[in-house]
Amino acid sequence: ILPTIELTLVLAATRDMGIGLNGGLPWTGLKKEMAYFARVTKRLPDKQLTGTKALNAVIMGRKTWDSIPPKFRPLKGRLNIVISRSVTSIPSASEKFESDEGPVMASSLEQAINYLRQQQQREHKVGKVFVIGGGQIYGAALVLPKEVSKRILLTRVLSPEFECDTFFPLELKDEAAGSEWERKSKEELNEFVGEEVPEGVQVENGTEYEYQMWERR
Ligand code: FOL
Repeated sequence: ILPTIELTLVLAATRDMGIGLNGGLPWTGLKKEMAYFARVTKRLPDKQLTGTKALNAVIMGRKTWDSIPPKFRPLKGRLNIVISRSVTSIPSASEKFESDEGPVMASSLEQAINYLRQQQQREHKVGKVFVIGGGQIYGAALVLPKEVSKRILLTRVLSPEFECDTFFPLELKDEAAGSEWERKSKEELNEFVGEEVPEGVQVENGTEYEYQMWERR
């Protein structure tokens, strides 16, 4: 029986869950927030992986890949998996991984997960697995069983209001009765990301935002 791959969705979104505009992010200049994204997606889990050539994985859609500045991609220190419907085969499990960052192409989120499962069965250690967008890929992740799509690391952009043309396809509301998603405590966020995350409203270049973690009940 194969170990389940747990996905963590990572995103920054406005109050209306806006995540993108014109193929990029709706805002510029959130440097500390982007540094948080980079640290959190790179940092390996504590258990077992030390001393091995392990990497976390970042799964993204082709449009998100295109939106990353060429000098930053593949995102360094992470296995990059890019989903595109025009990809017809995935690399066989025997192809070299060598703690290299990819990108590895896959034609669906399911294929990307299958690839990571094959890597785990071999000696290649895969740490945490993050889904980093965009809207279509988040949507595909959110319809997977809750044992797979477990957690959302949300940076909630509070103000100002930014124009957006792409949205995260789920509302996350603090008080929603019977909602299957619940906001976790600061301690639980710190534990998962492996660092002390600043609490409360952060301000960067006049933009206010807050670091949050949500999990499925
Ligand atoms: N999640 C969060 N919290 N913030 C984001 O900005 C974000 N962005 C995406 C997905 N999840 C997110 C998708 N867009 C880079 C650029 C765009 C992007 C994701 C990553 C990027 O260039 N990242 C570099 C950091 C470069 C730098 O230090 O400025 C990396 O190494 O991660």
